[in-house]
Amino acid sequence: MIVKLGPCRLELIQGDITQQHVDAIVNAANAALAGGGGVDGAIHDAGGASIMKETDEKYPEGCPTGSAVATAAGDLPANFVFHAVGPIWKGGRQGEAEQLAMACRACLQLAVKHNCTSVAFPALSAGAYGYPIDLAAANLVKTTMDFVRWHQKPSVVKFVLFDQGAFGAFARAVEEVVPR
Ligand code: AR6
Repeated sequence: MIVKLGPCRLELIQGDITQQHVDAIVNAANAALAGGGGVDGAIHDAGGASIMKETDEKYPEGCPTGSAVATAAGDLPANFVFHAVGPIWKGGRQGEAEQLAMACRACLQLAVKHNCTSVAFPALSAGAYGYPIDLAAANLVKTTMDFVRWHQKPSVVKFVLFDQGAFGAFARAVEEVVPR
């Protein structure tokens, strides 16, 4: 699914984020930048040890929830990995929505800063962190659209969804948020 947003476009793809040929791949990291399962495990497995070495050296304090930091992408078919820390879902009244939007915006800002024309996002927080997929999808799509409308960059934002359920949630979010 492709949506034109002025000079930019938003794409929804079902697949594995580590296979995406883009300028930057967003990792669903934790605040300690300690590695883990899901997207984080797949990125470190496919990208190689240099990524963790760089996060350990450059960001020994980790990365607070709602923010993101950049490294090179090792063996991945990208130039950068943006390690974003989404919130752990605690029922929705603990600032989770704003933290998720902040993590998303932080990655889009890093994309602009590093002149990335294309960036691939996973469904941040919607796996191990338990954020309901429909709410995560609506939040990430709206945050991205608002950013792209304002900045007219990055040229391509892909949401790479692992399964059909996540793809469906993002497709519904796009239908709701994008004016036709
Ligand atoms: N490509 C695309 N999407 C994927 C992939 C993949 N290779 N693998 C999983 N997903 P998660 P979170 C989907 O758990 O909720 C880690 O241990 C998955 O189905 O990766 O932000 C970190 O170290 C789900 O829809 O991220 C943190 O501790 C979505 O990606 C914690 O998990 C996000 O799931 C972060 O949890």
